[in-house]
Amino acid sequence: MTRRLMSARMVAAAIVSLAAAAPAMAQPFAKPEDAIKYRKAAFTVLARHFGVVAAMANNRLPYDAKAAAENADIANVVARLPYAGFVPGSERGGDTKADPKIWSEMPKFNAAAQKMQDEMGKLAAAAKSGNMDQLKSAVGATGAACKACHDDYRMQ
Ligand code: ASC
Repeated sequence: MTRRLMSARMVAAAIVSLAAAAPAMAQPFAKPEDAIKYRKAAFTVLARHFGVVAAMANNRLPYDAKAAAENADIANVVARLPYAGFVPGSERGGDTKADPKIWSEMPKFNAAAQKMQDEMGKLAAAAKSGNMDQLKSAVGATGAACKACHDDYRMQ
């Protein structure tokens, strides 16, 4: 094998490992509608998995510690996803209730997003503990973080 070929391989390997390490949102969206669809889909999945945990904490579903922990783990990961869809220019261009003020006060919006993600992390830990009181309290705090952002940034 020549020196040249070896180094081409090393470059290829480096590119592959860089791509694997890149954040999930590295690819831009082709059009605003795609970004809007993406963030709504992520919120739909998030609501589903958080909803299962909340329903158990509120006795609307039978408590199953393993299912609660699994759903809370999924919610905790999915909570990181929607915000990649709030790209500049996606204030409109699709079916969205996102308030345009999100884009004029992005630091405040990001702080609200971070708060929800932090609470979702604590929810996953609480669900793992198997302690119902901890779970109830974490569901309350997480739901409050969801609601705070809806009150400020989701239009009716
Ligand atoms: C949910 C869900 C939300 C939040 C919010 C809390 O289960 O889908 O968006 O809780 O309603 O107020």
